[in-house]
Amino acid sequence: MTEIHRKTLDEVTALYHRPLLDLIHEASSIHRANHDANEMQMCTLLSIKTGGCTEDCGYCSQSLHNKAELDKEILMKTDDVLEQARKAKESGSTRFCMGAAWPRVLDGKAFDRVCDMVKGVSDMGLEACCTLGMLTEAQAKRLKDAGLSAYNHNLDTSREFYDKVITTRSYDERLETIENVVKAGINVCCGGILGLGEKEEDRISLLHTLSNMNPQPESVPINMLVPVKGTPMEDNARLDIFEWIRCIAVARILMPKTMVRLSAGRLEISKEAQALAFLAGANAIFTGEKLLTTPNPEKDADYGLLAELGIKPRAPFKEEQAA
Ligand code: SAM
Ligand code: DTB
Ligand code: SF4
Repeated sequence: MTEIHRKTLDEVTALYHRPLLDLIHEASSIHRANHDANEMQMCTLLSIKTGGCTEDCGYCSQSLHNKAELDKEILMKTDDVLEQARKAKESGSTRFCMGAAWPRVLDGKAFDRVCDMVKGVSDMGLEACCTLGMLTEAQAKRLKDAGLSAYNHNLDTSREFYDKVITTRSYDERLETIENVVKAGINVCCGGILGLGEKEEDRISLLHTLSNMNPQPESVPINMLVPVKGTPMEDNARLDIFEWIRCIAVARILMPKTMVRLSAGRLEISKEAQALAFLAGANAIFTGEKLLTTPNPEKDADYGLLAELGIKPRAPFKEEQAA
């Protein structure tokens, strides 16, 4: 196992600028020392409440501030969610992530129902994950008691670039929710989006912030922007694929034990580039034809790719069982 050395911003900057093949080589060695390199965590996402969100996140199809075409949906029924979770389990997923287009969690019937969903999913033997917006410590504790394994709450980009992307909430509010999740003893899933129009120094700053969290996130989702029509980012230039690989390699080097999760944007990424990302340390993907509101590769394509590479799906709760 690799010891974690926290790095300064200057050190992360120097690391980021190393030759790409050196980075991939080092990331790959660190990955192999800490994980089974021929194993992939398969996860399924479900949007349990879609659209109508009051936050103004510039990339998001679900924001009321944007004009994306979207079928809004009220909070799903618990049984329907559990039916989807069963299907996800049958198709090989071991983590089930429920997303709601809420700016924050409010106590009441809707939250009670989400707690029931979490209990049902975790009783099925799946790792239950939620992403519901901002959260108090008491709400995090209720989710923990219901059996929640992880809470997804992204920083999205650097502190410096943040207000070019979102103005209705602050970086510090995001960090506060993450703190509440940690206090409740829930694993943190926290990452960002590449291709928002940020500069290289913003990607470096985000990786620096994530790797200096205490504890380091259990999971870091790396989203590639899915440009959604009707959002201010619909015409964003596509990020160079080697920049994406570079970020994955740096994430793996800085956070040896973390699950590095390839999230949005895989549909537009070649299988060769994904294989390079796996070599550089990515070890979790979302499967199923839909993310929350945007398309994802078909299940057969993903399982086909893993089979070609000789990669096996990872068992649920592997860390707990090893401890
Ligand atoms: N409302 C909650 C929140 O913002 O925390 C949870 C749902 S939100 C859709 C989950 C994450 O998906 C966002 O934090 C963002 O990183 C990612 N995301 C949303 N739209 C995206 C897009 N078009 N492309 C890439 N990532 C996106
Ligand atoms: C994360 O970082 N990526 C996932 C998950 N956490 C919830 C969501 C990606 C959403 C992509 C856009 C959409 O489908 O609406
Ligand atoms: Fe709302 Fe989350 Fe979309 Fe932001 S990313 S608009 S908070 S659903």
